[in-house]
Amino acid sequence: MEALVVIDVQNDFCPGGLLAVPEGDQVVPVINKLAQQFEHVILTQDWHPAGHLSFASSHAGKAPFDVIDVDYGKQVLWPDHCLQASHGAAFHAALNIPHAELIIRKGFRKGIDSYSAFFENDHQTATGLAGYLRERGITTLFMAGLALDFCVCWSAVDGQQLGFDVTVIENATRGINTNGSMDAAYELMHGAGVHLTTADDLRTTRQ
Ligand code: VGL
Ligand code: ZN
Repeated sequence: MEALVVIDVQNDFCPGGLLAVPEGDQVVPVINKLAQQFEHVILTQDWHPAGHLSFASSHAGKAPFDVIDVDYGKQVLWPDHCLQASHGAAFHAALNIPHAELIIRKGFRKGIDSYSAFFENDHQTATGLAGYLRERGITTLFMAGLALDFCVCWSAVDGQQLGFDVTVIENATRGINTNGSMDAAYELMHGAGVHLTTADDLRTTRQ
């Protein structure tokens, strides 16, 4: 059984948001159409408390996009974004997937960031998504959303490493691209055996 996993299509990752991904809002119509092809759809939502470790504002003398060392490795620092229950953390108003079955929130622990839908950035603290999918008998995942070089990539790589068959729908994503992060993401996904496709190819093969 398969599911579409829609990563972080939230106001703060769209133009005008606090951590805007260039053209981030352009994924919305593509994803709305894609979602109609899937019986099972899961959404993720970046959901940070004030003073989150990943915010540059939490570290004296640091600026957004600086990289620091934390307990679990390197951490890119971001502008404050996706504050719990804020407008910026809400899904884009045009995202239209009424049949979505689950919303996974992540990044809600103050001291640890969480890009992946499966694990927080220590690669150990589970979100529960793998267990949910396994209990439901879902083995094949298609992924879309924001941002390709962070949350989509890390979710895809973790999913593949956990034994799911993961395909990223490239034109249903957009990237941030900081410090070579797009190239690094493609390398990571390639190395993990993540498949890539486009919404059009998917439509053709599923007809
Ligand atoms: C994301 C940076 C920080 C993402 C979330 O959704 O890709 N990126 N928090
Ligand atoms: Zn975040």
